[in-house]
Amino acid sequence: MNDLIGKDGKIGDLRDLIDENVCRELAIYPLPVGLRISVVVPVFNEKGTVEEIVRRIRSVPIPKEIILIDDGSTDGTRELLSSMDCRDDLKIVLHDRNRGKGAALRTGFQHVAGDIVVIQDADLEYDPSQYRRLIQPIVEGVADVVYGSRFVPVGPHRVLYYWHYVGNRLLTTLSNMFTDLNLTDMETCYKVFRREVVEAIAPTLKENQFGIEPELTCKIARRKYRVYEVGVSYFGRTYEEGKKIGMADALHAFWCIFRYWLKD
Ligand SMILES: Nc1nc2c(ncn2[C@@H]2O[C@H](COP(=O)(O)OP(=O)(O)O)[C@@H](O)[C@H]2O)c(=O)[nH]1
Ligand SMILES: [Mg+2]
Repeated sequence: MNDLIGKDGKIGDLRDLIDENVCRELAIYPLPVGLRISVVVPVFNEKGTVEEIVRRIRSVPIPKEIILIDDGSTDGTRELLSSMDCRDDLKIVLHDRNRGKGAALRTGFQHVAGDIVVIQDADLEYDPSQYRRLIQPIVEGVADVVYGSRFVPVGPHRVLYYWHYVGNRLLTTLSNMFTDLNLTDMETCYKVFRREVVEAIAPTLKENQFGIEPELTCKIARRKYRVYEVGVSYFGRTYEEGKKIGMADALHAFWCIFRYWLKD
């Protein structure tokens, strides 16, 4: 099915065979001519996955630029990056020391030039094959922002940490109470924006660590952007496999929900 995607003639053939609405349901739709996405990839100590994530992003058949921010890695990621094939599609920005995911995203946002901005973590928990569905509400003109939710059932989900799940739901519920958005997954890595949204919000961002997730959410809600969710599959990893987010990050996220509700 994949090689049908992006070739209008073939999509036309497919639309003749099955209904156009069914095609849209399957995220089979023609991309606007000239559309380009910017994929922002924060990276900290991901030497086991960074090459593979770049390969997977590149293999998505949507025109794109990749902006990879190395956030002061010390595990050999940096050496890997310097040996990477940097074609025109890949820009690598280096932080001289570790500053956190929020800081890495804020650096990345300064470099985006595409029409749609996609955040992509550098581990392999979220699969770039989902971009086409993630950008669809923006391409169709109904959304300014799309969150990829791990809790809207679609595709495979690794069964892992129960208390992590409870923490996620609590954070999302509390965030929703303040923002009045009915999100199901505020903490998802997959946040997708029209570039204009990033340009409006990025100069106001303050969080350096994982507090960036509630901060972004609060600022989107306050500005009344049109937010959509689409279900995504999730290939979670264990702490032994390199997961890093922990209890302190969750507590800080609680604080950020209050803080950015009180003051932009
Ligand atoms: N934990 C952590 N991740 C960072 C940092 N800077 C950038 N990142 C990247 O941010 C993304 C999310 O981090 P990760 O540990 O996967 O978070 P988790 O999967 O939610 O536990 C990954 O791509 C990291 O490489 C940092 O200082 N700490
Ligand atoms: Mg992760």
